[in-house]
Amino acid sequence: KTAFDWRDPLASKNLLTEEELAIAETAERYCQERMLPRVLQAYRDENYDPKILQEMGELGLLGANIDGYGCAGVSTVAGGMITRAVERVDSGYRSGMSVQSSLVMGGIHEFGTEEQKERFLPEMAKGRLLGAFGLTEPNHGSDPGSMESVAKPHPTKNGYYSLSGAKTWITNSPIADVLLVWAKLQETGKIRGFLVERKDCPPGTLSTPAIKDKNGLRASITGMIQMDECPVPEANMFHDVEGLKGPFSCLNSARYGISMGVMGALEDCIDRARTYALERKQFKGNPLAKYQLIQKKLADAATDAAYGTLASIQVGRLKDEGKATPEMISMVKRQNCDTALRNSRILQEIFGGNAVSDEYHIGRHVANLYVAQTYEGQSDIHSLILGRAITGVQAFC
Ligand code: TGC
Ligand code: FAD
Repeated sequence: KTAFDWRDPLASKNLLTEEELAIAETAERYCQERMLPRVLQAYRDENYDPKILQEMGELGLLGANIDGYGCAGVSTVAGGMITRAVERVDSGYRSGMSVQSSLVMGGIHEFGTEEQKERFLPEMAKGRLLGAFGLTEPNHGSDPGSMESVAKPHPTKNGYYSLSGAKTWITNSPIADVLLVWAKLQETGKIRGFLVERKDCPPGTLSTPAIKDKNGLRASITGMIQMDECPVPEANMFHDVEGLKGPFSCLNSARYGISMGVMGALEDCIDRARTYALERKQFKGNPLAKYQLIQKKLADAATDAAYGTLASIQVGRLKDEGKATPEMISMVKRQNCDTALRNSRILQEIFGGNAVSDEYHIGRHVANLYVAQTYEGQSDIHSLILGRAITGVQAFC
């Protein structure tokens, strides 16, 4: 007889291959045994340990969807299982990994020359070379097409561009060795991607100050990228893509990863809220779990987590078959981030005053999930992407 499993209510595991199940298990074991014990202190100290990326690299968890160049070449759904395992511990750890794997390695793999792929991908897969992705600017977040960063032929160095401008809210930027920066070519006004290598930038041309005192995603490191006539060799530009198609293609993979990742964070909230509700007694020695209002909160959250996971698996399968559209990814990114944030905020109520203590973990997830709903396209922006596809009329401006 089949029993109902509240941890996987709609039996999403049945849709996974043996290989995907094995990858999920490896990732979950690493995250629970190695990441979870250090997350509270890291969050308190606002400290990101880059060794985490090396450890993930040793397990083959970085750039895992890429085939070749030292990467595992697993399915999109398997990649989603990795982000789900990591975000079950902390969205900030998933963020560091998403930038490395999807935004930078994914961008190099999709648009880089063979020489760029050979030069960067194997070391990045091991977590020895760290990446950052610079799209957002102080004056242009949801509307990156209006960016002001500019690349022009370098006045004194032949075969080099000179990059000037500022990027902000950039995950990993203070520790990154290679920064994938999007800037407009002065000659054409078109957006191009540049691989800026920190080691090759003369003093004063590149700085990446950290943004401190965040009230979410504190276990991840975030900063700016400030470029002042920074010389970048022409060989480090993406030659085959121009316009927003470049950064947005990278974002398709990362947004997919978030859609599955936030389900991990929500599942952790459900697990912790259920345990707390069974243990905490109020009114005549009854556990909170006995009360109908508490049960409804858990039922709503478990339903949204189960539906969201199934939807992401479907989109992942279509992506591997080449049948996924960006709008499908917008739909699962938006829906799963919104339901994860809404339910985590409601589940937080079950902990009463104790929710305020970080040792219960729920407050950290809530603060993190606000960020997940905001970056890689805030949910309302994804509503407009979907609204445009539904009506044929664009409502951005
Ligand atoms: P629009 O006219 O819609 O498109 C311009 C060109 O881009 C192409 N395109 C896409 N290509 C591939 N995949 C997609 N998802 C694409 N979306 C658009 C499009 O076909 C067109 O190509 P072409 O050849 O015709 O020029 O451009 P728009 O300026 O009207 O865009 C509006 C909008 C709202 C869709 C877009 O700007 C948007 O999505 N804004 C959100 C910004 C965003 O997501 N930023 C993310 C920054 S990176 C980040 O947050 C990392 S956090 C990482 C972490 O820590 O986890
Ligand atoms: P704005 O664009 O100013 O938007 C503010 C609000 O207005 C939002 O609610 C938005 O939905 C709404 N809005 C905007 N335009 C419209 C409209 N036309 N109609 C209706 N509503 C609208 N970026 C990177 O490039 N790389 C990174 O690695 C990265 N990491 C990040 C890490 C963290 C911790 C954070 C917080 C952000 C990160 N970002 C990164 C930036 C992130 O992508 C942006 O914050 C996000 O795209 C929103 O841009 P914004 O903050 O400028 O908000």
